[in-house]
Amino acid sequence: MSVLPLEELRTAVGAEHVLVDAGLTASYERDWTGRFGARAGCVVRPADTAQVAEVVRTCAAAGVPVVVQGGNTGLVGGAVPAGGEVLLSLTRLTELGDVDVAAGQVTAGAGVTLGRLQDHARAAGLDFGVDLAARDSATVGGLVATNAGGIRVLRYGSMRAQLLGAEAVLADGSVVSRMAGLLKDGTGYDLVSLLAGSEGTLGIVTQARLRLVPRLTARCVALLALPDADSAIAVLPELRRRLPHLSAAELLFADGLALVRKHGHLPAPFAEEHPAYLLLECADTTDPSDALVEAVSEADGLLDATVATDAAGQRALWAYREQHTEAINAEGVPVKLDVSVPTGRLPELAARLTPTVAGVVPAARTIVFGHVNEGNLHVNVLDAGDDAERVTDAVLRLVAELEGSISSEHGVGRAKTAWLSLSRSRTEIAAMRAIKTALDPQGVLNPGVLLPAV
Ligand code: 2HG
Ligand code: ZN
Repeated sequence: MSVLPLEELRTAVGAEHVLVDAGLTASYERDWTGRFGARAGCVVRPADTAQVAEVVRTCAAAGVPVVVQGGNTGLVGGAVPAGGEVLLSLTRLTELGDVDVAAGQVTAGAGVTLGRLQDHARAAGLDFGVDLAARDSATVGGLVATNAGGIRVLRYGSMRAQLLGAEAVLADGSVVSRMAGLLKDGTGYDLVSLLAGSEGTLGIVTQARLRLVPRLTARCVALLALPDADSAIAVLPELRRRLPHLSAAELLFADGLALVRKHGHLPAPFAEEHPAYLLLECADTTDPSDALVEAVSEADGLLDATVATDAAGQRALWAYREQHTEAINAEGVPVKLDVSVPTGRLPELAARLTPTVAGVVPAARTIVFGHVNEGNLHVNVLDAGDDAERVTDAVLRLVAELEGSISSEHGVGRAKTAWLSLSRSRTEIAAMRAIKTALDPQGVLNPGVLLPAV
């Protein structure tokens, strides 16, 4: 690898924002799961778009690759070094513009956390359409780069659907800026949309112009107990039809709930344990409780149900779902897979996942949960030992057989590049590579992420 241009980087961002000592760089170098990471050449913390551009120009001139990082909540090794790169952290880009209430839009810097963005929108009587458990650490730049989904996709779509504009630094240090928030714009290729889900490989998003949604303060949450995944999947279409204000539908199982209860010291939701659970949330301007209670009471095949109409009760029910990731990690470093299939294939996926993993590592524990409306299951495999690759291969081949995606909402990162061809045709991968080469011919931005290195 080429020599690090440390002096130029210090000039670009200020010496105190170029970190070299292992004690200072360590928290940036390992991902949240503990599975991915390596030493960076250094960590650079620019303050604004101009400084990001200067850092990228400097690295491009020196032939040193750049890895881009937001809140470091990624789960696929896409934002941590492979070894020796300049790690560009965007956490200082925290500018948050006034909410444009008339347009229902706001401009947010890449380093703004999702939680802060939500609070800011709510203070103006609006809300942000994406929500997920890592809200207090995940940042706007990373959410755009991975086209994050989360728990409200059913109602508002993924991050790409909220993105009305972006400013981004390209691999040669030039800046593209489309921040007017136009709702209609038919002037050619949609570069902003292309940046969503590009995982930092085409450009570094420094600001985003985001769509806001109405703030819905009347909420009701229900936890339904069911005999199996099939019945949980089967009740959803009727609930969706009857509940136009449905904003979340999350699936969990007894083993995941047991782990969450153990690590969070939480009480049981029901007197008895049940095999499967569906967590539903309705949100509206007027109280949706009656409609939700009625729909739930008439749903087929329920073993039990509980409804929370107050905020504390709702938080308690959500904790059973949202604490899965932390509870699993407390047991060990899992093999994390994030897959989706067409809705009609979801029962088959749910039925075959655990036997598929057991066929590779009989002693492994397979914890499944996810966003049922989108056919998106999170598969966390504990105790896979040295067989992480074989487990990944078996599960992702099953998903491909069911015409699914090997990465639904976490991105491809470094973890899944070897399996990209299971979800993308040769022609598509060639087109993606052509775009990458056109925008980043030197391979400066996040090499080895998303597209396999050649
Ligand atoms: C969630 O839905 C996140 O909570 C994390 O996407 C999933 O930990 C996981 O596997
Ligand atoms: Zn998720």
